[in-house]
Amino acid sequence: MGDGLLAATLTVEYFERLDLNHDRKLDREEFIFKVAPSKANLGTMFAQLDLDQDGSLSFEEYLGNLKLSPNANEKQVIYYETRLARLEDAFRKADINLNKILDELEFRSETSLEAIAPNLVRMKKN
Ligand SMILES: [Ca+2]
Ligand SMILES: [Ca+2]
Repeated sequence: MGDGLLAATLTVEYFERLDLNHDRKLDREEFIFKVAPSKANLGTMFAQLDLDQDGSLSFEEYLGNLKLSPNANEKQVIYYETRLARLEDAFRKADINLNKILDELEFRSETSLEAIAPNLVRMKKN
């Protein structure tokens, strides 16, 4: 039971909504942040992001695998920078006790989830 099973259930319409940078490919970053949180529970997602398993997320961990590849084109650079700015802002706001890390409670706050898993927040509101 991995990402493969989940991906297989995606419809074309869903895929297109998830394909944020419209390159017709769903990269792992988009997949993790858009699909997984609405299906899997947040505890699992938190654990996946918490690479050193210290029970909190550093900013680097919060970004997950959002990275700019050295040969990225202009569109990918814009996408990356937009995502980065968004997550940076969310991280700062979600870090209520200002210790530069997110514990699980902070991670589950709406501010944090809105940036990292907007689908989930929308679902909750409806
Ligand atoms: Ca950590
Ligand atoms: Ca904190």
